[in-house]
Amino acid sequence: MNKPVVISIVVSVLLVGGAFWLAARPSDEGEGSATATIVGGVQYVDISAKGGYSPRIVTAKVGMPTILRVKTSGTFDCSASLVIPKLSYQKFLQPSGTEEISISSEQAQGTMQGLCSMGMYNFQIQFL
Ligand SMILES: [Cu+2]
Repeated sequence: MNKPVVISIVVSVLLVGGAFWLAARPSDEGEGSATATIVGGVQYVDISAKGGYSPRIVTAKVGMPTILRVKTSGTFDCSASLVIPKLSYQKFLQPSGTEEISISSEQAQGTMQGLCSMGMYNFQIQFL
């Protein structure tokens, strides 16, 4: 094999590998999915906010009073600027701490999305 052929093989391997890496990335972010924790008739959904939200998808019980706990820990990126459209909630969270957001049993329906104010990062609570 001559040199240009070797180079073009190396370049195409890198491109294909890079494409797979990019395609695989979203599932590598955060912990993926989780389930709400139920304690004494209330369910808790824990999300950590730092450079995005983790886990990205939390499944919870439909129609159950829910407390969403969003934990920040040295969060200075825009994931601290939290918006939950269905709750008309918008707040700039403390860089470190836990924000508790109540979701009533009536609001605990369908899919609830949380976003950073610019919409770059998001998470979902799926009430099933
Ligand atoms: Cu953002």
